[in-house]
Amino acid sequence: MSVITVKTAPIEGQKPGTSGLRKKTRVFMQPHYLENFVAAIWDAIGGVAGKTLVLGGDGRYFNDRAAQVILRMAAAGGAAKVIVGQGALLSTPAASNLIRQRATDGGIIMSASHNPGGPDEDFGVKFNMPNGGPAPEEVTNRMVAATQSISEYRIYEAQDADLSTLGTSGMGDMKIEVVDPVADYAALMEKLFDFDAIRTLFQSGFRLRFDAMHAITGPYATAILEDTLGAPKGSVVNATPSPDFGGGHPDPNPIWAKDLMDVMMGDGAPDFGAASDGDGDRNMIVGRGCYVGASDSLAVLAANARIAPAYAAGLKGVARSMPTSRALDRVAARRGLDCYETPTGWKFFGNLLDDGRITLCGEESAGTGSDHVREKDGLWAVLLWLNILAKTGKSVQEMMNDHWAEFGRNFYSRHDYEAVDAEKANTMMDRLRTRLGDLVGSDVMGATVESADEFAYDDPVDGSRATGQGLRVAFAGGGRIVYRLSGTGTVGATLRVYIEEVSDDPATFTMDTQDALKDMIARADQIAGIREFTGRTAPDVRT
Ligand code: VG1
Ligand code: CO
Repeated sequence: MSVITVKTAPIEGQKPGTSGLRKKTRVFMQPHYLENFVAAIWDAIGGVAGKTLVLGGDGRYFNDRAAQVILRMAAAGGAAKVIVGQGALLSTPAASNLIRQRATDGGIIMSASHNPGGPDEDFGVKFNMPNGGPAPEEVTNRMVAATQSISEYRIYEAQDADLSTLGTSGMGDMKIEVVDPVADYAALMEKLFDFDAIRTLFQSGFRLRFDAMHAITGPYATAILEDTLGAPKGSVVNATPSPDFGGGHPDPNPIWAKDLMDVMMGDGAPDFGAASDGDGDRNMIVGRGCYVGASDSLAVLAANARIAPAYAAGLKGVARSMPTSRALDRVAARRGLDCYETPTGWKFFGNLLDDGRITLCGEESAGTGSDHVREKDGLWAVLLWLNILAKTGKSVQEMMNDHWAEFGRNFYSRHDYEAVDAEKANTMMDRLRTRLGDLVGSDVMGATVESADEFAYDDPVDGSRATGQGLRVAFAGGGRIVYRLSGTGTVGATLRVYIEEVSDDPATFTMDTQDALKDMIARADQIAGIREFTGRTAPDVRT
């Protein structure tokens, strides 16, 4: 067996978006497509020779084949070792943890996260750095450059590695260590939280429904929630990962996790419901009769994190992505915490976490996390919620009511217009961009625009600048509308409109979110001409 050098040529469009390179699976399966991109990763990290990497994915269609290609290319590049999750599986937070715990040189995660999977759906590849976090733009830019000049790649000629058996084997001079994907992650969770308190909660009859959505968190949630913490068998549903996620979108929101919503809103609902996404980094929290928006969940966790052992000494600071509601800012202001506003995508939290400026952070897209890893972490958020409920004895609804009573309420919703004609979406954004200056000071349906700009971010740690990160319009009184085009979609453009309104009047706190936002929603259309440009009368998804 030997190393083969394969002639190739650049392939258009190999540009990582918000979180890695995502394309239709059939695109990834084309000759040289995956190989070119993996070669570009090796190039961007200064070669893979002598390095130790982590490898795993969310189990979607092509995950197993892609893993074999990546291993053969790592062996050909002279990698010292690849640590692989058994069956080529690892959730994104578990991969981040392994990269850090084993002090490796980084890792490759095969996932398109919340995008559906299957031969006609999506696949993705992402590189994480030695800190466990997604590669920053400086590194992904080098990958893009490498994809544009590639002329050959090297691959080891070998049979498939056995990834089903735990233990160490070899491929040429490279070692392959197959590890249990759950064990190290579960051990980390046990260190962070008061497992005894959560166990006692379940013993008292507290009922949970965790919907793994046929995705990677199934084995993690079953091991931790049922086997270790004593939640009754069957509390974790849809727990076996499937290559096409049972034909659904593994996206934990009220639309795609409708089964869970129906159970939680129905008679005899359990006390606590949760769901996670394809790769296990997102979470949705829902109490009995009470859906918790992700921005609110982040604020509640920030306000109560000290209840959990890992955060008992208090938080160093907090951060949220720009479109995320400012409920978190209210908590930070009251508790005297620094609060950072970053562009969309977890990679922007990495420096703040590494530099010890923040402990907790999150995004409106159902992503919350802390400095325990360098990715958002779905099951972590669920466990922190359970730890807080166990120690306070409150229900989810009571937590929310008490939170709003103390901090006020930021009504918040994201409206997604999916698979919109890309040219029309860009025209809409371009037109709005040129009009931002004129908007300032104007009246839009009875509300005064206080500021309007395109968000850019200067990283306070390394001084790097990220521009073009979303158009935002803020109103006197605290309301806000943000417009962005998605960087994870694979068909046309997805327009995301983020709508926020604040209230300090307790009489409004239990209002329905869409009702409370009615005027802001109308303003969002009036300002940007959403209907006119997209030809849609309503969004595809509201979260
Ligand atoms: C979306 C979310 C963003 C998240 C990203 C990756 O990006 O809005 O908050 O970080 O997905 O999450 P975009 O560019 O489509 O808005 V995941 O769980 O899909 O890795
Ligand atoms: Co995800």
